[in-house]
Amino acid sequence: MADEALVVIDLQNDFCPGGALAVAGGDEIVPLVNDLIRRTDHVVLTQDWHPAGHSSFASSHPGAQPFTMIEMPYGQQTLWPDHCIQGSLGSDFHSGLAWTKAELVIRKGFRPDIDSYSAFFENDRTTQTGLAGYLRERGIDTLTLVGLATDFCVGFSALDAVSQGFKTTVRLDACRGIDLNGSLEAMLQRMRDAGVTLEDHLSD
Ligand code: VGL
Ligand code: ZN
Repeated sequence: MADEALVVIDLQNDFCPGGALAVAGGDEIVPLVNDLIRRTDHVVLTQDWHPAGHSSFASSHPGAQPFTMIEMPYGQQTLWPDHCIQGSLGSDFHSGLAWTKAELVIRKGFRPDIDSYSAFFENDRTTQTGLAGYLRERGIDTLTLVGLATDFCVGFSALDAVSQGFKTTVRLDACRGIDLNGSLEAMLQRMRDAGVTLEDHLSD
């Protein structure tokens, strides 16, 4: 249908086993995501795309460790290992991903001073990526989200998608999470509360 799109979040080498910010089982979802790509008319990808020295990297803050929090001008920010540096192998899509059909690739996290989990808004919650406008202009009002990681980029994208008026489903069987201090269960609850449809087709 012309009004639906599949949004594949950050299915990149650095989020897969062997990558700089590996999500357990991140590569396992590739066959299912490819299946969904084949069955969906309109496909959008996101690509985490950081300049070297990005402010979300622990290495940019002397003495700071990855997976701790710091206060940024826009609020609390988790610090990560260096990952998805623009043009690096780690920033490439997983080599098994059938990405060629994608009509749009939204890159995010390219501003040195702001991280961006969501495909719609950066972590300052005000800077827009342009995705909502693109989808509206295309007449797309229904989204299915898949990819990495459930509790960060997929979750924040889904929350923003709902707040931007899109009918939003997350296919949990085509996502994997990082789960930092209970972040996975917390995000699942936030998504349910916000009206995101959570589907798990594992038993199909
Ligand atoms: C992500 C942490 C940092 C994600 C991206 O794709 O979920 N997580 N950058
Ligand atoms: Zn990132």
